[in-house]
Amino acid sequence: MTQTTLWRDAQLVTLTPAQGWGLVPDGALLTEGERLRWAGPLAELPAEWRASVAAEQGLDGALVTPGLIDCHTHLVYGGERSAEFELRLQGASYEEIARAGGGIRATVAATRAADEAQLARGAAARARALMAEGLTTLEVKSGYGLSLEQEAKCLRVARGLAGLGLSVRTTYLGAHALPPEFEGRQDDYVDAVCAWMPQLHQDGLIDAVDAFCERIAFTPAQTRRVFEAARRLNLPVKLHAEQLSDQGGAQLAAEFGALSCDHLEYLGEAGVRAMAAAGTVAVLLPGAYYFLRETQLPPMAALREAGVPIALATDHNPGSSPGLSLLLMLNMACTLFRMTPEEALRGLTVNAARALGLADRGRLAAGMRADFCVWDAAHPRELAYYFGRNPLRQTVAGGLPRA
Ligand code: DI6
Ligand code: FE
Repeated sequence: MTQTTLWRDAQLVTLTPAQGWGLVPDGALLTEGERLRWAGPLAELPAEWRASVAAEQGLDGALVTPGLIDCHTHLVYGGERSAEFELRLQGASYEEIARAGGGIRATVAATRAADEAQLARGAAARARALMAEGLTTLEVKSGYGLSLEQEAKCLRVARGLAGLGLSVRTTYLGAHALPPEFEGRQDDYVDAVCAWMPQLHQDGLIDAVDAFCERIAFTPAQTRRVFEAARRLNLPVKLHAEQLSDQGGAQLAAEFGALSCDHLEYLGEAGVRAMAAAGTVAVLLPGAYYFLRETQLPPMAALREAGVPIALATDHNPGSSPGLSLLLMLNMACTLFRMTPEEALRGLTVNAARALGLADRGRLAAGMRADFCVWDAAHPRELAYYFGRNPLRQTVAGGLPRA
């Protein structure tokens, strides 16, 4: 029989209503194995379930939220790009550096040079930093290998992070940049990206497919070919869309029923409407907005008005967002994008789950995964209010308390 544990004396932030925090004072959670069997006011816990409890944990009135989900990262890579940061501070733009062969391609060279153990050490250290602030589900993209073997290497490393006690989802981003051996042959490279996909899928290495649709990366027509290859394998798609310019990527992604479009600073009205109609999540990335000193804001009012679900993520990568703090993303989403603290927390929980196609997490309700965080806070808005302070007391992932 699976062990049941009663977590009581908690203030639950269930996020189960469509709006509002879904606060439950004097709340309790009943976990059974890796699932939540029940969540609600302790006084309403059915008596027969109370009798089945094998262990009890008191939480002293602490705040309990769903476990945090980082739905967009590039966590596996070699090297770092602090010298490029200095160049940008002296006036060079992200695009100029990319066009001059730096940027993503510099990281590709460092990633190819690293072996799997080295990549795994770097990625695990970064994942642990995210876990220190309550991460329970992590998405990791490839896109710094750019050959079949190198992409497979990075995806294996990403999947291996599950050993840290995390749920991991991996996304194939072969169409991230053009590798040097394909210089001048962009369409041939897109063919190769599509040709590698069945093998990676067969090896169980990918949950979704992404592309970077941008002036400095791939055109909408090339992106479409990548999405068609994904569709043939029944793999869901996502897109780095309208980060530096409006390419109409969001409409294209919506046409393929994309799980999410990410970045979106330059998203226009037509893109918003297409995403709303397709149920595509808008993943906003305040870390990249901040670090690239972007000034074009994502169209918050239009997204809200159209009812597009909004998620947040770190976009952790060495070029445009080297940060490793989910709590800082909550704060930045509020200060930079004028999101409410509640929208921001939904962005790292229920809407982030949706951006990954996961319906079994992101809220505290019966049947969900038993992924939750215990915080030293009196109200959930405090999570977005402080920055540089970590009030996390404990994380439970898949029913298991983390040491
Ligand atoms: N957009 C980004 O911001 C990251 N990738 C992408 O498509 C940046 C990746 C990098 O600079 O290494
Ligand atoms: Fe990204």
